Amino acid sequence: MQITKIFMAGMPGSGKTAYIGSTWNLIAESNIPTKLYKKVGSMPENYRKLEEISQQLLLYNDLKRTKEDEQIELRMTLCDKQGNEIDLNIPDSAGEIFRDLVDDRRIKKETAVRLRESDGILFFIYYKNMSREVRIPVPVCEDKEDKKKKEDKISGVQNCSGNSKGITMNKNREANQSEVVELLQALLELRSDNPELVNIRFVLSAWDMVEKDYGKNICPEEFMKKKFPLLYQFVITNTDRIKAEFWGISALGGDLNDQEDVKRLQEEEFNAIKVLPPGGVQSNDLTDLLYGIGEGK
Ligand SMILES: Nc1nc2c(ncn2[C@@H]2O[C@H](COP(=O)(O)OP(=O)(O)OP(=O)(O)O)[C@@H](O)[C@H]2O)c(=O)[nH]1
Ligand SMILES: [Mg+2]
Repeated sequence: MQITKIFMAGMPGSGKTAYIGSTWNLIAESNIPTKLYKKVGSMPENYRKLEEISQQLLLYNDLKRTKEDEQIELRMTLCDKQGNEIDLNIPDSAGEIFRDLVDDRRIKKETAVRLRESDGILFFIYYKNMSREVRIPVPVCEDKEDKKKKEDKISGVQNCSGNSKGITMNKNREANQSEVVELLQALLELRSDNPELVNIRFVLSAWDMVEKDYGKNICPEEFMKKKFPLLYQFVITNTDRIKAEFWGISALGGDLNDQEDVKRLQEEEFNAIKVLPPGGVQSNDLTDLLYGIGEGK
């Protein structure tokens, strides 16, 4: 039996849990044809947690952030049309784990081992939760009190809890492009003992939002190039280390905080899901993202 181990990475709020929950619902609840099926009689490990997320999504409630000590794992045996069995092990780690890796070069040993042993990486990016790089403003101070306020702002005192305009964005959901490149570099570094190319599928999540903002004609690679030029440059200049693919995925099909979208989702159900493979045909099959990722290993 072939065992495919997939590592999920992505900064906080990049769409990892939405993908896991929605994939489980698709496999377990829908009549949509998928490339991978649930093997009869096999249930995922950590079923209760997965079911909790899946229920939230079926009720169109937005997801809570995954906690640092919480590991949601989609570990189950799936099979393809030819009857090949694939033992899938996709851990959904909290985005904070990856922020710690970038900020402090800190990672749990077991997470590093999972990364090293994986056959492929799904690297999630949600552009709405990526902030713009900002220059640190030079304050022009009028009086002492003002000066103190501006100094606090620069040191991040006012912004730690997280709003969008600040310079320090530690515990909110936003990450900037340099931090994401840094994360990618750190992951490659952790795998540097392995001379093989690393299969990375860049998942541009919430593709429904991309289409709302940028139109339906843009393809995932073009979007990445336009929106995240630094990250894209890093990827294409490291083809000796990375085998990259760019995917557009709308695991939820719409914005759970937008009443009109929720109404549409209730009508369209699983048909609202969008999967845009690189150069391929759009489908609703979220398992397509997992299919063939470890090929050649
Ligand atoms: N519109 C839309 N929003 C999405 C989609 N997928 C995820 N989101 C939203 O993106 C936000 C983050 O999604 P999560 O799946 O919780 O992200 P995460 O990477 O698990 O975040 P952490 O647990 O904090 O690491 C949530 O508010 C989701 O509703 C999608 O397909 N479409
Ligand atoms: Mg999560």
